[in-house]
Amino acid sequence: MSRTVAEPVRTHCPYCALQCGMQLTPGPVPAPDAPAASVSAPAGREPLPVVAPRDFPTNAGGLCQKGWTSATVLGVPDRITTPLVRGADGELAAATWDEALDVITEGVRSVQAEHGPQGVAVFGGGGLTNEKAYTLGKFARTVLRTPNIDYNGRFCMSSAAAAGNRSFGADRGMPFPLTDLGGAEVVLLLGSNPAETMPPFVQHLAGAREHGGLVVLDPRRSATARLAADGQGIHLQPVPGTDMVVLLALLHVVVAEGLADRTYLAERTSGWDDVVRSVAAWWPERAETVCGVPAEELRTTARRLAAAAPSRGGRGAYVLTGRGVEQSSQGTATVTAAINLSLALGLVGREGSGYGCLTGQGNGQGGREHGQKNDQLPGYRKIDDPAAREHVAGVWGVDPAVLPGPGLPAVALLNALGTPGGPRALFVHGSNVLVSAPNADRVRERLEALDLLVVCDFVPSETARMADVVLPVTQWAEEEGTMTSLEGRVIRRRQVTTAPGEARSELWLLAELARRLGSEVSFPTDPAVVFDELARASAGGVADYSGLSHARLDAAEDAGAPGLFWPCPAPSAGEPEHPGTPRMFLDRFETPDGRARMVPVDHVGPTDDVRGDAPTYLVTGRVLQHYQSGAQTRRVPELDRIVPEPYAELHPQLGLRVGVADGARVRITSARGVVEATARWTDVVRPDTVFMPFHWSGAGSVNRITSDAVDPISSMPEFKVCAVSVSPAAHGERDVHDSQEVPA
Ligand SMILES: Nc1nc2c(c(=O)[nH]1)N[C@H]1C(S)=C(S)[C@@H](COP(=O)(O)OP(=O)(O)OC[C@H]3O[C@@H](n4cnc5c(=O)[nH]c(N)nc54)[C@H](O)[C@@H]3O)O[C@H]1N2
Ligand SMILES: Nc1nc2c(c(=O)[nH]1)N[C@H]1C(S)=C(S)[C@@H](COP(=O)(O)OP(=O)(O)OC[C@H]3O[C@@H](n4cnc5c(=O)[nH]c(N)nc54)[C@H](O)[C@@H]3O)O[C@H]1N2
Ligand code: SF4
Ligand SMILES: [Mo]
Repeated sequence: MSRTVAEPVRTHCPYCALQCGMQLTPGPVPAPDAPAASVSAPAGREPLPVVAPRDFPTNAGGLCQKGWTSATVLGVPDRITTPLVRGADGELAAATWDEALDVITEGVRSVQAEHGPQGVAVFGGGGLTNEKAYTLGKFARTVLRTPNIDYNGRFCMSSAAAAGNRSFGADRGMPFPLTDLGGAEVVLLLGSNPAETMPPFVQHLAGAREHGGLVVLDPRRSATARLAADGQGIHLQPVPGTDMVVLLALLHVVVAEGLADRTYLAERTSGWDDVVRSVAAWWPERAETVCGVPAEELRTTARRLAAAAPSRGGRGAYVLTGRGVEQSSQGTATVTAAINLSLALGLVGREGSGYGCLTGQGNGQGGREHGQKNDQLPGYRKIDDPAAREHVAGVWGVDPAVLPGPGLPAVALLNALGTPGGPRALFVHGSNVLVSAPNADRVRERLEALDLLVVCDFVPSETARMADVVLPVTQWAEEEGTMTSLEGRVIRRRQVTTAPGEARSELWLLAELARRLGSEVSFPTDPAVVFDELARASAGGVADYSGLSHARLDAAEDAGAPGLFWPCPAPSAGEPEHPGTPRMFLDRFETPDGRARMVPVDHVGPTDDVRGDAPTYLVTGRVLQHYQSGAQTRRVPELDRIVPEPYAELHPQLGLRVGVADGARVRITSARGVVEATARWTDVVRPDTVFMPFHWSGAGSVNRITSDAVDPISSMPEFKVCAVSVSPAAHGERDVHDSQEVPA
């Protein structure tokens, strides 16, 4: 697409699931009708699009620092602008697309010949547009015919998704528009720190804060927990990994004090009696001995929450979960406990109240609906359901029998790479696993054992640097597509500028690989056409997009409706268009009997719990300025300057006890390995806990020591809590490996 005048273009931020509305004014003006790939301007020298916030319901004109500086990543000096192939000398060198695709085609054929179709694996990402995520799943199943495709959403959303599917029969992170939160009297934030991870979200907490009803459950006094101070709410500061106990105790109080919504429970749920029995033993004083939250705080919280419930005449209450409670080996059970509490108070499927999970990645929601999950087909269908296989195979024009069954989930997939019987080739689209996967030194070993590693990216991420072939792809402002925000709102990503050098769209390169690998399945490359096919494939599924198209989304936006919510089925003949579904579950849940299922759960504790030789909890998370593995934000000088290196937060009492001064180098050791970082003394962490963000590679890359134990239901890894010992680094010297790959 080319424009001759620099008109502002409406699009959305490339980073998180809030998908803040922004307006970009194009920088370079390409020659009329020049195809993207033929515009070869050196990266880093073109004028970049100008970013301005725009009114959109989730951000209402605000952006965080990452959003403001997002255009910088379009022109970073080390942007990948040609395919790269590893030569006989072991170095990556520029190649033509033909050469790179030939190397891949030969490599895939040889692995398949020796190890069968499951020998080739695919790892996708929750940042991919719906069109790319759909095409990647279709490519894996119909061209590679491998069961082994999974994605980084396994690290991010899978426990909340599993719990939502089990209890409600559907998984839409927030089954209501975000703006609904504004009217609530109480918002319970469980292991979520939106003041840093989604700053414009905080404005929607104003109502709750005004009523003194912001409740934050976090072992750290995070930026969000601090908002709950000064009479605006309550900060519950549990022992890491004991959220389940807090939730069981809250429900215990609800039961014991007769605060449950019995009418709602009778009409809309099943399983209440079992759940009542399961919380009987968790009276607040007992809970306090495990979770460390004072019994009176537990009682006050339960009473505040119940008083805000509509059945008790309150103005409404929301229970929201984030990664702090989900990234645990009991994550699905903990979210289930949060759902049980919400159901007990009659909050779910009612306007003005609800339960939701705060999806993280830009397309974390859409990315989990269109078939890049190991057990899934588009429309949130199950890959082992014969009717789903029949329907999707029909759209793809293949025999259902050729579609593989479920493959390995992310952690198991990464751990199997290059092992006997495991995959020998891997395609990575939209993840930097070497930094972001748990137990990352093991991941490095597994990647090294592969015969072929293909990484598609626009920057040389740590994972891309290990690849045999790197394919340069377009990024956000250089492509058209759709994303689905944390509210389930399908929105348009729009092209504003052209990609540098030889960077191409993933839709194009997957189609080209399909052709070279001899596939007869059609792979459209126009995102609008891909969307239409995705919509047909989703028809009748839980996540039904069949009433949507790029044209309809554009027209709706022009008419003042920024995005439409799924499910949005295509109308039957003669019927009007479906308006989309901002609020789900108002009449019934998506379960066979229409009732929400309450499932009793109990506390188990972290897999790698503290003990004599590892007496301290390590918890991990994020800082405002950096995004995920840091591949993008470490390349933005304005952000990197503010938080340039890995650090560990230590309570001064812990620092004194182990002999690590503020600003000194600290060594943190787990059963997996050792990291070193700069110590920051602060009383926002508990004396029994250290906190590290995970945005860096090198000696301070915390995932080198995190646990890859997984939740038995969701297969989500236990990123948040493991046991460590803390000591001074051997020599006060900085480790050379700590230097970052930020361009000079
Ligand atoms: N700046 C920034 N914003 C982001 C991202 C980013 O990388 N950087 N990533 C995006 C993505 S993909 C995601 S998933 C979201 C994540 O958004 P959040 O869930 O808000 O982020 P985290 O910092 O991972 O975790 C939240 C909190 O969990 C707490 N926590 C740790 N252990 C425990 C525990 O045992 N119990 C409880 N209750 N809390 C615990 C941490 O102290 C932390 O404050 O953010 C999105 N937005
Ligand atoms: N210790 C610890 N570890 C964690 C977490 C934690 O809280 N603690 N959180 C986990 C969570 S919630 C998440 S979501 C993961 C995320 O971690 P990652 O999966 O590593 O996510 P990103 O860093 O966003 O990596 C995305 C990569 O893809 C590239 N990319 C972006 N868009 C596209 C695209 O459209 N196509 C292609 N081909 N490439 C693209 C980027 O340049 C970048 O290199 O980290 C997990 N790891
Ligand atoms: S909150 Fe998320 S979507 Fe909004 S500007 Fe920041 S990173 Fe972008
Ligand atoms: Mo995430």
